[in-house]
Amino acid sequence: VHSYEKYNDIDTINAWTGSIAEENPDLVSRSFFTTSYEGRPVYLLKVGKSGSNKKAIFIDCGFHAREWVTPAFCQWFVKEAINSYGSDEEFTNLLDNLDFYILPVLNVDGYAYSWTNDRLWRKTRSLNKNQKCVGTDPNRNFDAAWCTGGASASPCSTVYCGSTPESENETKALGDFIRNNLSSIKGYLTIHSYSQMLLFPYSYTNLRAKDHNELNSLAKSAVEKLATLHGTVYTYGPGGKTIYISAGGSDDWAYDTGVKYSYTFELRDLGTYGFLLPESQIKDTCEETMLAVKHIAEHILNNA
Ligand code: 0X9
Ligand code: ZN
Ligand code: ZN
Repeated sequence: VHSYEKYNDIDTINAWTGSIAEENPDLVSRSFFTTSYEGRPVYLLKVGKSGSNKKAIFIDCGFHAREWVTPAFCQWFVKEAINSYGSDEEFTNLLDNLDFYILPVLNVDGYAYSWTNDRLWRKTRSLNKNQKCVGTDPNRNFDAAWCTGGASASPCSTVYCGSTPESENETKALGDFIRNNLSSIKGYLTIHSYSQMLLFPYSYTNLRAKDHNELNSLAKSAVEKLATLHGTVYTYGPGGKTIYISAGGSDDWAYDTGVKYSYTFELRDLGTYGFLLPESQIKDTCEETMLAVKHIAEHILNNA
């Protein structure tokens, strides 16, 4: 049975996407995003009050299979949107004026595998030609200095870049969706864990992004906001200098494709539990992250 304060398996999350849309037709709609390598459906939720010419923010979770708190966050976001509409002034305003595309689990096959076979699995589950090792790192698979620093051309590596950019069904579908909706999508937020960081381009180079100053000051105010709830400290900055150089990430790709407000969140914790964050921390993690996400959304609404 589905719970916002527990980790839900892929079938439970997929069923939840159907029921949450069915129960809230004026705020949530579900569309079919793609079919995964192993044949699972990947669903996309659109959250917002219907209107014309709305700006949109795309938020994905579950890129990396083992980062279980991230699908939990995407589910939490949708719940909060529904519960806040009409009662919370800030969130109501955001939902009246923005659409949020929420992709609860991008890497559905990897996520399923992390439940059944290997809790620490990271990559997709696509077979590599003439190779014994399985899977591609979806966050090394985008056409942004693809397969250079911090990525590997070896299929056995956990950061394998894949055979070509967007070689995976799931990353190709994400690329297509953003390309096809570039005129409305003003923000791209990709949710990962762990290390309590808010990262922005670039990760493939240490050169500054054109919008460095604005992205940096927005990151600073977003992590300050996040910390007000439970005192959780985030570091922030361009990915290459803040976490490590790594090419082929979706954030850098989205930014270079024209989505200025492109951020990677690395949620709790700092390593005590790491990917195995206890369910008892889901609520506080999601609550504090909501503050940062809403803060960024406000900025996008007012500036994009
Ligand atoms: O290495 C990653 O993909 C992310 N860290 S994680 O521990 N969740 O795997 C960081 C991504 C930062 N952005 C880019 N590398 N583009
Ligand atoms: Zn990750
Ligand atoms: Zn709390």
